Amino acid sequence: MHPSCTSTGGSRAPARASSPVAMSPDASPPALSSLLLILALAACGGDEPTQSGGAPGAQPPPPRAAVAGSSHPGKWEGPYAWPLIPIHLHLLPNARVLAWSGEANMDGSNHSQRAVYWDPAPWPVPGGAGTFTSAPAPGVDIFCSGHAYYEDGRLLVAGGHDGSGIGLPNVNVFNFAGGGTWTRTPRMAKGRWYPTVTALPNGEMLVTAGTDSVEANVTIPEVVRRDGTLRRLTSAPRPLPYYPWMFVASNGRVFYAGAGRDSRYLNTSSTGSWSSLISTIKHPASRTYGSAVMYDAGKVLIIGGGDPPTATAEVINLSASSPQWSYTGTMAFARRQQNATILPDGKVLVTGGTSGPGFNNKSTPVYAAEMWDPATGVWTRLASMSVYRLYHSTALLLPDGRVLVAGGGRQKGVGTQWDRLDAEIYSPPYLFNDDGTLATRPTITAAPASVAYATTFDVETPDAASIAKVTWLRLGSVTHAFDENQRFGFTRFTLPPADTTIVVDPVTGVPDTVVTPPQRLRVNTPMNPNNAPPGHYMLFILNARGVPSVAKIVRLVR
Ligand SMILES: [Cu+2]
Repeated sequence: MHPSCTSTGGSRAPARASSPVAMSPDASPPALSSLLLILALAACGGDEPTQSGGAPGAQPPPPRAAVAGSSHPGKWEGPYAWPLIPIHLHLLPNARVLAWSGEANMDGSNHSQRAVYWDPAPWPVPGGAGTFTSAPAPGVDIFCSGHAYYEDGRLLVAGGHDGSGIGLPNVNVFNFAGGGTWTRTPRMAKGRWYPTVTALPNGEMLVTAGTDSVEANVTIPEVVRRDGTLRRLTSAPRPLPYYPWMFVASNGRVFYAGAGRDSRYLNTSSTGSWSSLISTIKHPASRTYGSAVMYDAGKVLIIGGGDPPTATAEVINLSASSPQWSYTGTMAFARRQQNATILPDGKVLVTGGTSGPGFNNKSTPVYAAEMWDPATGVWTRLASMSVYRLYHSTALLLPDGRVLVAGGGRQKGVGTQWDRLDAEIYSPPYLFNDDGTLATRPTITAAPASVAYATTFDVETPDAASIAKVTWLRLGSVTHAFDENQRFGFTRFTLPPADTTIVVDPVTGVPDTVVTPPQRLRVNTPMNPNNAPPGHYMLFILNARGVPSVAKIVRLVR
C-alpha cells in the first residue's frame, strides 16, 4: 500500500466506503490481504500518485457555458415502471434491449435470476413506456459480471456473483437469435466479480480484473478465443481496480485508462505484457466510480469519479507521439456513480450520479444532464431528470437517438442502496428545433446487414444531398457506470453524382434535362479493426444541423 493511503486519518473511511466489499450485510469476512489490496486500489488506483504538471491542461478550467449548437435542453420522458432493476443493460444486434439484475436481494433473501427484453415505443411516440417480454436467464447469478459483444453479435458474460466480492469463474454466452439462448463455455481459471470484458481486433475477448472465490484480486488477464477456449496472460500480472476502463487503441494494444491514476498498455499477444507508464492522470486522486469513453479512434475521455467526487474531466490522444492526459472542460457538477453515453454526433452525454462524499451519497444527487463537445471541450448543462440515479444505474443509446437512463440500487435495497424500479428516456437537443418542435430527421431507407473493412458500401437515403456526417457507434453493454462495449468513430463518405436524364416534353416535343439528386451515399468502412473491432455498430447519418437519422445496425466483418 502506498504511504499516502495510510498517512492520513481520513483516507481509510472513504476507501472502505469506495469498496463494494464493504457494502454487503451478509458477506463473510474477506482475507485481510485481499481486502487491503482492494482498499489500496480504491484509494490510490494501485499506483504511486505522483503528480505531473506544467503541460497544457495541467489545471482544470472552471465550468463555462457552451456557445454553439441547439439551444434546446433536451427532454425527459417518464419515469416508467420496470419489472426489475436493469443493473446490466445491453443493446442487442436485433435492436432489442436486454437487461438483468441479480439473484440476491439486499435484505439477505434471494429471488430467481430474471432477465427481460425491452422494446421501446417507436420514436417519436410521446409517453411511450415500451413493452417488456421475459428473457431467458443463464441459471447462474450473472450480477456483477463483465460483458461485451463477440464479433458475431453474441454477448460474452464473464464471471458473476457468489456473494459480495466473491466472483464466479463461469463464462456465459447469450445468443440473441430466436427467443435468445444461453450457453456455457469453458470456465476461467479464477472467479471474477467486477471484471471488464473488451472485444479485441482479432475477434478474441479480453477479461481483466475482478475478485475471485476468496475475494482476492485476480491479477492475470485471460483471453477468450473465438472458439470459447481460454488462454492466460501469465507474463502480465497486475492488480487492477474493479471494472477497469480498457480500450483497444490504434496500435492494437489495450489501454488501461483508470480508475487508477497510472495508464499503461496491455499487449494481449502470446502470454501478454504491460508497457511502462504512458501517462498519469492530472486529477490528484483515483477516479473511482467515475466513467470513461473512447469518443473517437484513439481518444479517451475520463469523467468525474473519486471520493469526494470531482467535476473535472481529462482527455488523452493515444495517436500523439507522446500521449499525455490533460484537463478538458469541467462539468457544472461533481459526480460519481454517473453514466457516460456517446451520442450519434460524437458528443458525450453524462447522466445521474452524486456530488457528495462517500460511496453512494443519496443526499446530493445530480438531476441535470450535461453534454461534452469534443470540438470545444465545453460542457453544456441540459434538462433535469425527475428521480435520482446512483450506484447500479445504467444508460444506453437507442438506435432512435434517444438515451435510456435506468435503475439504480438493488432489489429490496437497504442501507446505502435504494431500489429504482423505473427508467426515464432522454431525447437529446439534436432531436429538437430551437422552438421545441421536433427536428426533421434524415432517413436511411436501406443499408447492408454486414460490410467488410477497407471498402465502400452504399446507404440508400432520400436525404443524401443534405448529409454532413456519417458515424459508427458500437452497441452499448453497460454496468456499474462503465460501458465496456461502446466506442465511436466518424467515417468518410462521398456523394455519387446526380443522375441526369433527357426527357422530351410530350406536349411541346422539347427535350429537357432532368437532374435527380443522388439517393444514396457511398460510405467508407474503417480501414483497420484496431479502430473499430469487428462486430455490430449503429450507423447514423446526420444533416448539417447535426440531426441524426434512426440508425441501421450494421455488422463489421473481418
Ligand atoms: Cu455492484
